[in-house]
Amino acid sequence: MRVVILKKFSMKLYYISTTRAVRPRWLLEEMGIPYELISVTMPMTQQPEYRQLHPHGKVPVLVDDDITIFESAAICAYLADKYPEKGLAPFPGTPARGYYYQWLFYAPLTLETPVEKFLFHVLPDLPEKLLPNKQYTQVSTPELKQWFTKVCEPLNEVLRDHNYLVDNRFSAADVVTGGVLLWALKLGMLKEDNPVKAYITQLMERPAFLAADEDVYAKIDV
Ligand SMILES: N[C@@H](CCC(=O)N[C@@H](CS)C(=O)NCC(=O)O)C(=O)O
Repeated sequence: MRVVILKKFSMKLYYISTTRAVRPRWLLEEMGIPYELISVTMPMTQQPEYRQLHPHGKVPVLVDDDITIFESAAICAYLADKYPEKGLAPFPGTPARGYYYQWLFYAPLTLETPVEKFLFHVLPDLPEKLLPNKQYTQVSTPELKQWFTKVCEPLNEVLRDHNYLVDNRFSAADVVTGGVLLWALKLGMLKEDNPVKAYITQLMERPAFLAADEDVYAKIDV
């Protein structure tokens, strides 16, 4: 099957369920913004037409009028800023904005690293276009769980007496962080009862979250 890229001026999200594409879809659902969901498959992302959208053939990609953006956290940040009236990003220049950036970057850079490496242990045949698989399996699963526990510590600290990460108000930083924690939960990396587990459990009850991934409760076999 060929991917046909039509240039229409509406918001389009290129999506595969259970992937990082759930994050911007969840945010769009939270905001109630109309968007066109373009479901693609892994083989479709490898075609030259799709490479025009994403240089490495990955999801998600957001096409909004004449701009095309990849990277799930960047898409979420863009959307939250584009619709300030939805209240999902603190105002620029405020202390809350600083903490918002902190968690928005912490999730994909620091929190996700051991989770992604763990995923490559569990699903060693996942397509990988950037690094050879062995790069992902050099650390053992017990070491990865230990690493993950450490990177959860600052989150547990904040979430011990808050429901959300920034000013105790739901924001795009919770969507990106929740997206990473969802994977960790499904992979069995979040066994212990702690504030992080309570947080992701509570996020998973949000109607927008459930609308964003029909396979949200699909378990990954470990
Ligand atoms: N850092 C990127 C990662 C994108 C990514 O790796 N997406 C995966 C799905 S979660 C993908 O498209 N994999 C398909 C492939 O590599 O062929 C983001 O957050 O958007």
